[in-house]
Amino acid sequence: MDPKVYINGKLFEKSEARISVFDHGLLYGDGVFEGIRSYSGRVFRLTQHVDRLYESARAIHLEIPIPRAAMADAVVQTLAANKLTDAYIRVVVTRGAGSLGLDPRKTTDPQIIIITDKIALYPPELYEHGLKIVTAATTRNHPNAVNPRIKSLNYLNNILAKIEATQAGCLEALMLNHKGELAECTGDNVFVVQHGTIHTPSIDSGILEGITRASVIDLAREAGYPVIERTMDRLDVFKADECFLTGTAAELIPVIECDGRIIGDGKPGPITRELLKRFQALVREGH
Ligand code: PXG
Repeated sequence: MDPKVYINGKLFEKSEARISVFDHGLLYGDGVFEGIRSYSGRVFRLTQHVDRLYESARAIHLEIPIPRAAMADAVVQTLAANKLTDAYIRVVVTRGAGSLGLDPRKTTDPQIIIITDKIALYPPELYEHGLKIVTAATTRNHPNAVNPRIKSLNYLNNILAKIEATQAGCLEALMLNHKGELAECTGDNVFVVQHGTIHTPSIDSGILEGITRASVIDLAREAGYPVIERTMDRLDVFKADECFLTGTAAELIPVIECDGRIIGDGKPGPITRELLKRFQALVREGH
């Protein structure tokens, strides 16, 4: 069966799904998106993802032409039409087609696109043995430019950092903010564990407020671990007992080396492993 793609209220065969080459999403990266997952047919944290999408849109003066509840329904219906239960869901809202100029007033009709697919996972060995990462020379967006809290279609900054990761033989790269402080990875938030306390860069470090990040903070506190959101730097990673990343695609993945420094004893740590277990239980129980 050819996958079905949702565009503006209708489902199209993948091969028939298209939008205009004049769309400002394509011409300027003018739009917003979300990456969401479903487990056993249940969409994880759908309301939070829809809320973040609408907040990103508001921040760029983009009015999404359907209510939030209709967007949530559209996600569920697209998933059902594709008969997918464990899936990756990409929601994209573009500014729509316009003239060849920046002015968004010259665009019409924002395009709402929902693509569902099988989830591409990191290989299971990485959850067992952990990931090596490097720090990218590319700085995370300055909050006064496109604020990293906005999940906009402008991901070039993170793509450049991702290329640096690939060139170093890694799957993820750590990004620093304009002050040289720890921000996040190209598509994941970062955490460290030291002396039984969990630390993660605060939102004002210039990061996306990850939905997995928020879930893991809640889980960690429920499990009795103190969690501190604060300003951090690379040394906090180098001297950590444990390090891990969180994101919709990765869930929670251990990091065992950063910039050639072995973290802890070079194996995924006990708190990381416990939180991964708790997170996997949470997503499979679907709260
Ligand atoms: N930071 C950035 C910059 C992200 O893009 C996260 C953190 C984690 O946020 P969530 O809400 O997912 O916990 C993201 C999310 C992909 C992909 O296809 C990327 C993300 C999510 C899903 C898929 O690479 N990034």
